[in-house]
Amino acid sequence: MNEILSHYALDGRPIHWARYGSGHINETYLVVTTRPHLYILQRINTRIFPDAEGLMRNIVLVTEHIRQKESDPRRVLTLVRTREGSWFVRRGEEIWRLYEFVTGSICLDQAETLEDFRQSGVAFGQFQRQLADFPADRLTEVLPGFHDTPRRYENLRRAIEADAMGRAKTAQAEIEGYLERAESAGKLTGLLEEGALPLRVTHNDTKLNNVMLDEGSRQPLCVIDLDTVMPGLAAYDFGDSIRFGASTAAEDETDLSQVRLSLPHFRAFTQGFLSMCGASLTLLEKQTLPDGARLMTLECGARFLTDYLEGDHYFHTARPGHNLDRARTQLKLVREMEAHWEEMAEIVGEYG
Ligand code: ADP
Ligand code: GN1
Ligand code: MG
Repeated sequence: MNEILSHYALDGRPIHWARYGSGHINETYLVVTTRPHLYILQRINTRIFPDAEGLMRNIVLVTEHIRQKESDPRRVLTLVRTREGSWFVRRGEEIWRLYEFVTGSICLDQAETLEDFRQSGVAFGQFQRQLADFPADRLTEVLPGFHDTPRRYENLRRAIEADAMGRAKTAQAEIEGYLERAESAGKLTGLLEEGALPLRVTHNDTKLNNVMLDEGSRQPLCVIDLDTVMPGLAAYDFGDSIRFGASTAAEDETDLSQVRLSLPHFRAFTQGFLSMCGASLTLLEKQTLPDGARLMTLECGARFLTDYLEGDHYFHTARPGHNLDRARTQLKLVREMEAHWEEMAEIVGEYG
């Protein structure tokens, strides 16, 4: 660790470092110096992100763009350059980077109140607005086709046909549930191809624990975890937040009667999100936000089901059938969204 830190002209001498946070992708360390000054040191997961240089270029472009609009340093994630002027340190296959620690902030794994969830909507809406004038095609597509839902469906069909683990017979109802919705999977990608929806800069991992809130006011400071920032649709970021945060149960709940769509959470997030970026979205973008919620849930569930059928290679599992459980909750949530479609559209209309 000292060797990596020696590449940086730190404010003080590093005296302590330890694993930090609850992220699932990168290896994150909190570094404390003699000043004392806090930093976040991360090793990028290059198995998931092979194009780490493209990824780092994206982060530099996006944070520099936001910095031009924000005078408060806590309101944008700040990368620290090495003594040689580079944005990262390469050590063999490993790539490390250093951030300024966002001081006086908290980060929540779950919303404790509706207000916390509304504030995460404010944070991601603000991110969308700050980048509305950034040409999305300058960004590298770090994970190509990440939200290409029809392509995710092709993968699912291949997994069903191959049935490599002989598990298809244990997931008949789920396979049917997903396949009967295949036709709707291309709605957003179709509108993008027609040119009806604009390509935006999207975050693509819009969970609450990727937002730093001020510890006193609990108002958002900045959005972090910018590894998956890519060109995409506004509805993807909105939708993934709803998928994860407006469900009444965990993603892997086994009692499906617990899994419902919370309309109060849907309303709170929508209000926060649109209060920040409503003015920079087109009417069709706003009208398709409920499609984003449904399609991000359908797509994520299809990915879980694919992984279950293929032998759990992608998502970490903690028990047999874990990915099938996840595929079931997502399908239940999709059904909930379909049952509450009119209400979702009305809520979006109220704040749009
Ligand atoms: P992962 O991709 O593994 O989720 P993150 O970049 O989200 O990695 O970092 C993991 C955790 O580390 C975050 O949830 C947050 O608690 C903390 N963290 C990351 N960056 C900062 C920062 N600049 N300031 C303060 N805490 C941070
Ligand atoms: C993965 O690891 P985590 O939770 O940040 C996945 C997301 C899924 C999510 C489902 C790079 O994110 O796309 O929505 O699991 N990230 C990647 O929990 O595949
Ligand atoms: Mg994270």
